Amino acid sequence: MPESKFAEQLRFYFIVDCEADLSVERQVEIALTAGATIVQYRNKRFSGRDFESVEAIRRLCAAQQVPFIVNDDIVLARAVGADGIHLGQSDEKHALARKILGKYAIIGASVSTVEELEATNLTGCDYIGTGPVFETGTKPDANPVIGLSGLARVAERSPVPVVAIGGIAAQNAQQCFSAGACGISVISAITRAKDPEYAARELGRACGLFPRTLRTPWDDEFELIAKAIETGGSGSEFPAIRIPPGDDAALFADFPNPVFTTDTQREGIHFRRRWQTMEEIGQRAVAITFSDLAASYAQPVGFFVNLCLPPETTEQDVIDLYRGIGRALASHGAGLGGGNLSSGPVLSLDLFAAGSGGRIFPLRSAALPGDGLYVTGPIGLARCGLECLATGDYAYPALIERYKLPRARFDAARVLRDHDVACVMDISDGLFGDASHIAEASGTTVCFEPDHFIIDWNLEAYCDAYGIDPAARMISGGDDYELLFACPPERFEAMQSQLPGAFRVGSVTDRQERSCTGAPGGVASYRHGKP
Ligand code: TZP
Ligand code: MG
Repeated sequence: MPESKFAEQLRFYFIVDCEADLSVERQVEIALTAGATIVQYRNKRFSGRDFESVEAIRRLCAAQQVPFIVNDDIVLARAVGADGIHLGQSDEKHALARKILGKYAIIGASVSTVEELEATNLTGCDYIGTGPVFETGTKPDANPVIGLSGLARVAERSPVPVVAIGGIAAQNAQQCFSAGACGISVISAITRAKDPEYAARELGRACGLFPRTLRTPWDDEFELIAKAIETGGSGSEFPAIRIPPGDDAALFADFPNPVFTTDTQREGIHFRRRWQTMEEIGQRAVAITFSDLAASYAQPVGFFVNLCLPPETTEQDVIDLYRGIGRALASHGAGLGGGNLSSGPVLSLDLFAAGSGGRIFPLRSAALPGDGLYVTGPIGLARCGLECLATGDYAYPALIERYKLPRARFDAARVLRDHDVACVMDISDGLFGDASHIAEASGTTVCFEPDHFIIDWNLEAYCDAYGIDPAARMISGGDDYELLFACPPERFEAMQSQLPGAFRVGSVTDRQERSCTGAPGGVASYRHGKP
């Protein structure tokens, strides 16, 4: 990039403030809206928990084609895919940063005075940050104030563009440019302002920049909705949906015992895009929403989805997502009834499904003392699959598949319904959590019987390798979407041949002190998306 073009990118250099009340994502949105030309993530107390917000900021910047710089931490810069790094005086890591981040990375260094400038090897350095030009409360260990004259001296001698920093706001920005700075760097003038949007706008204006409208992931919402619906299946081929999406609402044909359910899937909590394709996310969203219909003995009829899309989402992403939704709906003979799109900070899906219920509606409260507690198939696998994705261990594809693409057990539900099983639910929160729901609702206690558990061999292999007790994992792992049901043992025996893979996990007794007993020590409820 020609130097002058690069210097333009330094004009309005916003640095996040992790100590401010405003979230760093919001700070970046405000700065970008005001025209910020470059953004730096600076967090002296960074921990792994912050990684997702760093990723979110990188995405916000990428959508506006604004370079994203990480302060100090080369490994973090590399991990998040930052466009560059800013290193302090004492760091002397420029060569290492170049090696790790590659030849196109932007590398900046802090240089306060002419003496420092002369003592610093700026080979491979693209710009310097110079200051504090004015008093600042933001960096307690800052060097003495250098003033506009100090800035001018450094700017005059620097072989690379200079960004002024320290105590800069809209009122003194122009003075910094006049002193030779290519850009101004600000923290508190925005993050601690009474009205951050206003302060950022004024700074943008002082830099001679225009505010920008943050780009949405699509150019034309209606066109995208039309394309998405076309990909997802218009619903018109499904007799239950008489007027499919396209009008203000969908008109459904009369269908018996309408059952409705809803679910939410949020990136970072329920799924992660780096682990799953958009198509898989769409397919999974349908499966887990329909799983609640299966657990209610309802046959799926219609599906609705409201999407919230972060700025970097492409039209192709949306279409791929709908392709996954369409594929899953078609496999269940259900259609898309409608939905909506909006932009937002993270990808999330609000899901709604309509189904036609059977002659009985199973309840969590219908477990009786003396019943056995059963599951329709292997459990604990999805949580192991989630761990595999998190750690990058791809030696257990069946476990990963289970997490990514669970199936709603309509086949098993039909058998249970035909045998009048009155207490059913799907296992999304894990056996421990979901059995507790049954015990609480039915005023009983569930006693786990790990000796009866059938351990899936994929699970066994994984647990062997990682030194995990498979029974504990089966009790605590969620997201398997098998059905959990209670019924008299004779009834289970009568239908067992039609339920290959089903097995007993416990018994239901009169209410005791605790809702669940018999779990191995240390077993806890499942937390979605947390391996
Ligand atoms: N380096 C020199 S001064 C400073 C840094 C990081 C703080 C700038 O913050 P503010 O709030 O814009 O004065
Ligand atoms: Mg459920």
